[in-house]
Amino acid sequence: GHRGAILWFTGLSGAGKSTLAGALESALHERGVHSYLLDGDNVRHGLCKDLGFSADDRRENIRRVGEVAKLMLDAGLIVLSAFVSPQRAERELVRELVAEGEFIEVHVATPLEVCESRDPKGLYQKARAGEIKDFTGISAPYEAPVGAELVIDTSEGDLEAQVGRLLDYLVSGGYI
Ligand code: GGZ
Repeated sequence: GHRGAILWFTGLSGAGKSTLAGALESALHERGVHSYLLDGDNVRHGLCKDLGFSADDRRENIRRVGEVAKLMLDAGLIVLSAFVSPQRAERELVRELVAEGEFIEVHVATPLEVCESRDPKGLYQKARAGEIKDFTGISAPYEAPVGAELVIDTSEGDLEAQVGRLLDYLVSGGYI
């Protein structure tokens, strides 16, 4: 069997959402499962290029991504979505767009200290210096999920094991 799903990765900047989603995408491809990865790199330069990082703009970003993810789900894809998506309510709105079991929330729960020490783009340093305002975890809130289907801390264990957990979830739930 094979049924569509939206895997919704949420977490701080630098938590490892895109890395995890990208590795899962490769693993799914190897298994012949059709998937699509939505993230800031392919959405914020196009569909959402008019949006910034105010609470309202983030809400609209997530609303649009949710609607696109739903369309891709209707096409039978496993949709991987990797956005900070810091507001619980906006994530719940996406969950409610689709049927029970079709929205799988993955909390990439890497601690802030680890994300900040990685600082791959130097954004935390800029946020601490006040050069970027409303930065999630520093000067803007992150509301952690309460009922996430999966919680993954990328500072523990290796990527292969983490991808293994995601694949196991998809296999045991009959998604792939
Ligand atoms: C958080 C920001 C900000 C602010 C720029 N706050 O590590 P990154 O760089 O690649 O991931 C972050 C990304 C967040 O975009 P999202 O579309 O995922 O955000 S949301 O879901 O909240 O709409 C970071 C970069 O953009 N970035 N400014 N102020 N992250």
